[in-house]
Amino acid sequence: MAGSQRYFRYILFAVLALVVIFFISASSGVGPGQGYTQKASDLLKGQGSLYQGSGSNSVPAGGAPDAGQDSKVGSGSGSNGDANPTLDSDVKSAAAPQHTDPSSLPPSTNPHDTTSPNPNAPSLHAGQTPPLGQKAPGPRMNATFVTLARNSDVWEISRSIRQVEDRFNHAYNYDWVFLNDADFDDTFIKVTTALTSGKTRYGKIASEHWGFPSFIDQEKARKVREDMHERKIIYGDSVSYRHMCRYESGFFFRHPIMLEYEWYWRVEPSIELFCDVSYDPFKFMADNKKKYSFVLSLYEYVETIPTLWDSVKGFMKAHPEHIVADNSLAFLSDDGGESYNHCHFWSNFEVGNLDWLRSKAYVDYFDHLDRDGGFFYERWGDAPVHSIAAGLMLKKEEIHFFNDIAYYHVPFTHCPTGEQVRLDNKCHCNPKNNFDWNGYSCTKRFFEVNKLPLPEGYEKEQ
Ligand SMILES: Nc1nc2c(ncn2[C@@H]2O[C@H](COP(=O)(O)OP(=O)(O)O)[C@@H](O)[C@H]2O)c(=O)[nH]1
Ligand SMILES: *[C@@H]1O[C@H](CO)[C@@H](O)[C@H](O)[C@H]1NC(C)=O
Ligand SMILES: [Mg+2]
Repeated sequence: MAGSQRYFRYILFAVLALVVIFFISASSGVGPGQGYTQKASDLLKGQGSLYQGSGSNSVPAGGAPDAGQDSKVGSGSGSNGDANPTLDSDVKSAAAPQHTDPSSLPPSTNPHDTTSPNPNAPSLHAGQTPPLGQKAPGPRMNATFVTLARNSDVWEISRSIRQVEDRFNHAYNYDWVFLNDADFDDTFIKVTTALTSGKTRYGKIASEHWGFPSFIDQEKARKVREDMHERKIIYGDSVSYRHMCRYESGFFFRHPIMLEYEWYWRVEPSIELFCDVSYDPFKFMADNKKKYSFVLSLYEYVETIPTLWDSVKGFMKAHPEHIVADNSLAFLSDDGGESYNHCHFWSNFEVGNLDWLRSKAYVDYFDHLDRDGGFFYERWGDAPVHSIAAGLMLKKEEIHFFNDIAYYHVPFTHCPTGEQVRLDNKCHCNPKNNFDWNGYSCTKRFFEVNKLPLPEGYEKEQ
């Protein structure tokens, strides 16, 4: 009896010791220089719950999911596009599901007559999202959602689609374009078609848009990846991540399917939308002459873009005609353009104008950057590339900050500032998680550069 009790105590001690070791290693893993601490986002990941959204996939201390994903991406499909020389041939269209004709639905009751415990708020305005199953009145824009994804992303993109549909698109039924460097499989097509209320379209990326350009020195690029791997730079050793960043920087808007649209809304796997979007953001952009928009901004991890600004300066010199007078240079630089302050709009969310991206100005800009090789000799991200373009080649007032679109992509949350906005739009984000007024965000700078008054309630929510 006593023997087995002692035995039990040993086991208990062993388990406790393991737990203690686990916690020590988990917390030291995010110390500077030890883990994935290379960009502001990674620094903040280590700070645990403060910057977690409500997502079930919130990053635990140490950023383990990224590390795992990184190695998966790294060993991935970098140059497999060459296997299929047919360009974008494999464009599939799935039939749009049948929709109930709104006129066949029972007449909607006046919200003010209802005894429902959840009547529409007194501040109800005309743009309130119609109930599920009913379509928003008015015109539709020439617009689509666009998602770059792998087949393995199917369940994570499904979560994103479900939220975008529930919060907005069920009432608007915009198309959804899916792009991939490989063929989409039946599961991906079936599941995403079932979840979307608009037409879904599936495009394969041309091999010359997803691979090394001929002028890239493969050996030099390989050494860079080895070096970045040693330095534990996130995605530093990944070939496919670089192809992805280059594709999002220079090609997605030129895909044959995308040529059919004027506006896009980019959606990534595993994002969340916390509020109803009770009006059409595409129409808002068009009506207000906006070309590019964002919900989150932050400082880029310097190690991934050491010479990006040099390349940008080269472009400005070669193409002064593309630099717009009333631009947002002050958002990007603190010294009149001498150096980059690393501020960028986080491009995993974007609502933007495709014709602008297809303009000579933007394409000249992309070609110039591409020639300098930093997509492969460094690890330039599409976020700073898009942001710098918007900052220099759009007028200040053509860039829009959507305070009312509440958004999460690991590890940051944009929860709208201002209680009334959150109540009106039925938001379920915790305002404490809002990143906008955090020191690592560049959003306050955006307001300053544009001489915009800070949103109401800002002081209380810092
Ligand atoms: N088809 C394809 N899509 C990719 C690949 N790598 C990343 N993506 C997509 O590109 C976007 C950005 O990738 P993600 O892993 O979310 O990068 P992060 O947000 O920077 O951590 C997502 O929409 C991914 O689904 C790839 O190798 N092939
Ligand atoms: C939508 O926009 C594209 C790109 O600007 C254009 O080619 C196309 O004709 C437009 N379609 C409609 C229906 O207006
Ligand atoms: Mg992502």
